[in-house]
Amino acid sequence: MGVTGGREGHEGDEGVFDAMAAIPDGAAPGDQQDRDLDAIVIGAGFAGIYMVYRLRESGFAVRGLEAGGGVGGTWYWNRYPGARCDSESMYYSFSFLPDFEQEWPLEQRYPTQPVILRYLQTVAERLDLLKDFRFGTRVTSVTWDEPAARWTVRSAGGYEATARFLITAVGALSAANVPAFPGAETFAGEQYSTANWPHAPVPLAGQRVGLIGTGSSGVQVLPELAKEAGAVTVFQRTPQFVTPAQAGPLDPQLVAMWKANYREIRRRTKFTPGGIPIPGPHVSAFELSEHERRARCEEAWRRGGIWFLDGTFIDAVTDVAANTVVADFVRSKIDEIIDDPETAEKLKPRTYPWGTKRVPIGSDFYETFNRQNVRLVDLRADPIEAITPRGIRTASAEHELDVIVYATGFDALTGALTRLGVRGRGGTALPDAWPGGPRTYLGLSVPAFPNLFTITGPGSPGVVTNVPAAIEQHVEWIDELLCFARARGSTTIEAAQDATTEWTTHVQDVASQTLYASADSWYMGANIPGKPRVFLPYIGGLDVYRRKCDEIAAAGYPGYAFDGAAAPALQGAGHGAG
Ligand code: N01
Repeated sequence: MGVTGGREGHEGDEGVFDAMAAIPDGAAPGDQQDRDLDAIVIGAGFAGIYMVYRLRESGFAVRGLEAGGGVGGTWYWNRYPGARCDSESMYYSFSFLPDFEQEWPLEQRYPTQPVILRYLQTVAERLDLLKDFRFGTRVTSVTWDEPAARWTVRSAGGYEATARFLITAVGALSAANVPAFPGAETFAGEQYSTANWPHAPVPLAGQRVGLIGTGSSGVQVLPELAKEAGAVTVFQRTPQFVTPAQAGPLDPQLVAMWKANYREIRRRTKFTPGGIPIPGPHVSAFELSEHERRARCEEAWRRGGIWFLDGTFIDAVTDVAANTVVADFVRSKIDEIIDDPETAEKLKPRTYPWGTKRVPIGSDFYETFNRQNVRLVDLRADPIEAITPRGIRTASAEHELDVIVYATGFDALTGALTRLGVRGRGGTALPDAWPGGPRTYLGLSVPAFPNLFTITGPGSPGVVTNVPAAIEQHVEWIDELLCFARARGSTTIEAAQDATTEWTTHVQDVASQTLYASADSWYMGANIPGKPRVFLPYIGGLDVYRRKCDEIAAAGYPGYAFDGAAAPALQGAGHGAG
């Protein structure tokens, strides 16, 4: 059987059961055609919701298009048991709704998927945005019409619209990657992807479940699967440095204090590298004695989550020796937690520096391997050969299963964009414009694709920050740029080649000052066979990025051409890389 889920199949997603086909495209509100739009926004997650709202409030005729049956984006699709956000509740929300942030209850340290989905639904209703979206509409083609200087957008179900501007709000981690294991279609049981989890509860009681993948999704789903299933076999390709979330209810006094100071905290958030205003480490591993280093790691581990990721040493991801201190500490924790030394050994990462693959934040992940009903298969020693009708066959054995869960990640940052079927000037397809990896100006614009803006696109800091914070910056900046173009009567806005080269080079230069490039990670595109190996997000910091974008706006948008003419070089900003 194919992989069952709640998502419409993408082109090229053969075998993915298309439960969304049950929502006939065109049955969604709105006509089959929209001809007079100023802007189309694709996606209804945090980014799409805010972008549609901003443009509508700025007086643009805007339509949001969304493949799903409602708002939520990532949180609409990733409804697997245990799904929750790694950012803490008080940060993981919009900052532009001061009244609503006072009302919205903050109960758990980390918001769960149902809570975030309800939050986004409530925001969309409050802002009266549902009427501005067309749901059940999967965009399959986006074409630049040169004579009209407009985008034409078509959906799988025959909807067609044109607009002056097109803004993608499709998420950086939304194009699911389900590897094509030979024989997968012969499996007699059920197959699910965490990125595409069914809306109805999945019956797991007493079932023999195989879990492939131990990234953030696998780390979150495993403890929940193990509680319910008869047995779980975890198929691990690369061990991870999992950080404890230290999840739990929020102290009401902390929440009250937080809400009293929310405005000031939001203001500070805008000028932090990661979109979360916690103090950085400010100390090198080498300024401390061995005892002090250990104590520092212990304290950061006790606090958990981001406090461990950002709380050890200032050189933890730039210096190999400092990195090894943190890596050794996590390996020692694995030894402490895991009862069986052989399992502990298999779970210890040894092939890449700590932090250079996105660090999963988990609750009872390592502890779950002490359960009698959980087994670990090390795919490096014992690779998957095929999926059979009865289960998964590795080099050493056939593992009999009733259910297979794929937690195998995403075609990050570029996948959701290239799957839209975007063609720019001269009919150039977006993947053809990026043969050596994505090239963008500020992560927002691509030469030869005028009037197209990509929220949290490649070259943006989005995925290495508290994502809503980056989204708000992008949305506000794009809205201001469109207002600027309207005020000067411009029809097209297009990124210049030289500014794009400069920004793209800068993105790689900043990454090369760290250890990130040494890991096979989705940051590097290494999880997708054939994908060019470049660092995809911008890790110079959201604060630095914001300042750069502000400078560019203040200088009249150098790096862009308006109606084919370069923006006048006002004093101030350079072309992007700073
Ligand atoms: O995906 P991943 P994810 N055979 O790519 C394995 C965000 N997120 O969905 O490491 C066998 O991290 C792969 O192995 P390897 C977050 O940014 C956030 O878990 O490539 N195994 C790996 O173990 C996160 O980083 C939240 O060797 C295969 C796993 O599948 C990002 O999304 C929650 C394989 C994929 O891990 C992606 O996380 C969830 C194959 N052919 C996700 N192919 C929160 O905020 C892949 N794997 C909480």
